Amino acid sequence: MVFGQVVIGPPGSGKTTYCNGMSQFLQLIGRKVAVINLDPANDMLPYECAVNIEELIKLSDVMMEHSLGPNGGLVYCMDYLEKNIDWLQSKLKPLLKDHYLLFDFPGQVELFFLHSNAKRVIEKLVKKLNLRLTAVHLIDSHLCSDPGKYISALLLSLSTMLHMELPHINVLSKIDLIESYGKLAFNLDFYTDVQDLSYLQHHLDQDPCSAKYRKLTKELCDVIEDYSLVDFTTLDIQDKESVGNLVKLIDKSNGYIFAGIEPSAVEFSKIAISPVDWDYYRVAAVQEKYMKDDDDDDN
Ligand SMILES: Nc1nc2c(ncn2[C@@H]2O[C@H](COP(=O)(O)OP(=O)(O)OP(=O)(O)O)[C@@H](O)[C@H]2O)c(=O)[nH]1
Ligand SMILES: [Mg+2]
Repeated sequence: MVFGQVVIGPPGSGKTTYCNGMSQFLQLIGRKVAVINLDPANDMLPYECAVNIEELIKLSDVMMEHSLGPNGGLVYCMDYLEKNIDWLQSKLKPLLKDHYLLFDFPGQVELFFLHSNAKRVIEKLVKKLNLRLTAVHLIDSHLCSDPGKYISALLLSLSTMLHMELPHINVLSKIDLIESYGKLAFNLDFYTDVQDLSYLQHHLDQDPCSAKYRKLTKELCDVIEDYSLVDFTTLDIQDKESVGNLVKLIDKSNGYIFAGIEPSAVEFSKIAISPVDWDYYRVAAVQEKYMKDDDDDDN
């Protein structure tokens, strides 16, 4: 059985940074990790990827050949990937023996609640390669600073969960920056627990512009509460405790902790007891130095 994560979320929510930080962290606690880049628009990868969609199809070629913009081009690329799923399977096969997989996807959210290609790619991999994957859905925490944007983030999270049909964890990313967007109207727990959205409606009613949408806002909040599926965990990718807590949640959701109790117990004790010697920016700085040295060698 092979475990892994499907990393999705709106543009700029931190997916690529997450794959980089998460892979470094997991390697330090003893897992063999392979990062699979399925975003054809990712031209500057901070991590070393085991499989890169660019070997199959390039966004720039698609845009030129079919006169498409970047969004249409990405839909085309996902469609092409689905039709060439054998290519991806053959690339993944050598990794299945002992690797933990991290899939870095594009940020076009419509790929994950409107179109079905990306979902079908994942479904086929899960079935044919017997994968146990969790969807990690990143939402930039700055959306909490505006009640309207926060409701949109809740709706997006809900529709993505329903569409993807995978074990799913919603994450408020870049939580280290949350205070820089001004004081939140409520405590952070309010935004992570999604327990009583009537407070949010009341808050929106204070604003004359939003008051005229009162009924619509109420209906949307009712839909979210009726499903009672959405909540969030928080993440600062630079903070090892924050990353460690998320790893524990993901491992529970996809069954990793039940697969081999011994290795996972050792890993968890590493997270819990010993200060894992992990520092996102130190790792990033070392990589930057290597890249610079490579460039110097090329010149
Ligand atoms: N402060 C802070 N910055 C972060 C964090 N995670 C990501 N970032 C920054 O957010 C920006 C966007 O990050 P990316 O990882 O490129 O986001 P993405 O979701 O992959 O973006 P697309 O692939 O374009 O959709 C970068 O400048 C990152 O350095 C975080 O936890 N804290
Ligand atoms: Mg990215």
